[in-house]
Amino acid sequence: MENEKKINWFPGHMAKAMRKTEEDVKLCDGVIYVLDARAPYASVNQKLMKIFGNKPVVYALNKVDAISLDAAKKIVSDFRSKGLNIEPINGLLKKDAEKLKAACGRAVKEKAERNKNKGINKTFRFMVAGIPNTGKSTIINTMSGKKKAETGDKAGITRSNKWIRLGDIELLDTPGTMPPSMENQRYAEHLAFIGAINDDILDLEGLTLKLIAELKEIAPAEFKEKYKLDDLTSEPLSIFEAVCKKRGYILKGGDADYGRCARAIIDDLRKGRIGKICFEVEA
Ligand SMILES: Nc1nc2c(ncn2[C@@H]2O[C@H](COP(=O)(O)OP(=O)(O)OP(=O)(O)O)[C@@H](O)[C@H]2O)c(=O)[nH]1
Ligand SMILES: [Mg+2]
Repeated sequence: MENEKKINWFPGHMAKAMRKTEEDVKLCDGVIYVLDARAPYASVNQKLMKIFGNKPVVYALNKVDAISLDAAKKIVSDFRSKGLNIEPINGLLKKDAEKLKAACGRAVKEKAERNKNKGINKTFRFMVAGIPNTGKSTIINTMSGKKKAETGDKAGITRSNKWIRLGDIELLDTPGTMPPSMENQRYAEHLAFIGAINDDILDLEGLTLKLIAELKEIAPAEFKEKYKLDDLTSEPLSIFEAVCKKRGYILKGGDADYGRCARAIIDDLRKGRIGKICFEVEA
């Protein structure tokens, strides 16, 4: 487990994608901004928000199936109390994708009416943006009923902007982008937990210690139950060692295999096997 290193992920392809976003947003009538419900506040990339200017933004609180109903209600009411337009959705469900599409229609309603009065029949264009791995391409596929965009369970699947026509609306799939610098390291950790940051740049053992410390606080019952732990009073490192032993992640000499165990715990979290975990019910 290395010394603390700041989590920052802004490779060249992301800088390029952001420049392309800046150009292409001019062609769009609005933005669907996809948040991961497990870390909705960390999902807001302020750099992207600036780029959107005053285009209407519809927030999709995606992967809502991965958090509790209570947490979802709290987040939605917080966003709405700030005057923001948000729809909680499971991006894999057609009915939820339709709900999001209807919200987009409402966001450009006045413009549509003006067009109608002028006799213009225009297709509305929405950019689908967000940080990596939040489900942007999945939502587009669900809306279209076809696999038009590539998807995958790791960050950085979509590599370039792609227009997808869905009848009366056109969507622009974009590569996920991180803020150029992560000032808030607590948020950066949350994004690392949920798989929005490329694992190759992360110290997964150090990250697992942080995750254990966090789960002790926010989901002690689920965490204890999942790994059959007797109690959670000890330090994260002792708990980590206990999980290694329970799971049989032991090296030849008898030491705990923290590396393998870290991957297993993080995988359990991401696949929802620890429970419905939301790292940010509040900002
Ligand atoms: N549980 C759950 N999983 C989802 C949901 N939406 C998407 N996923 C999964 O999340 C993963 C990422 O989906 P993508 O659509 O590739 O995400 P993306 O935002 O396009 O990712 P990048 O192109 O890498 O930025 C995939 O494994 C999806 O199956 C959802 O609402 N709930
Ligand atoms: Mg994608």
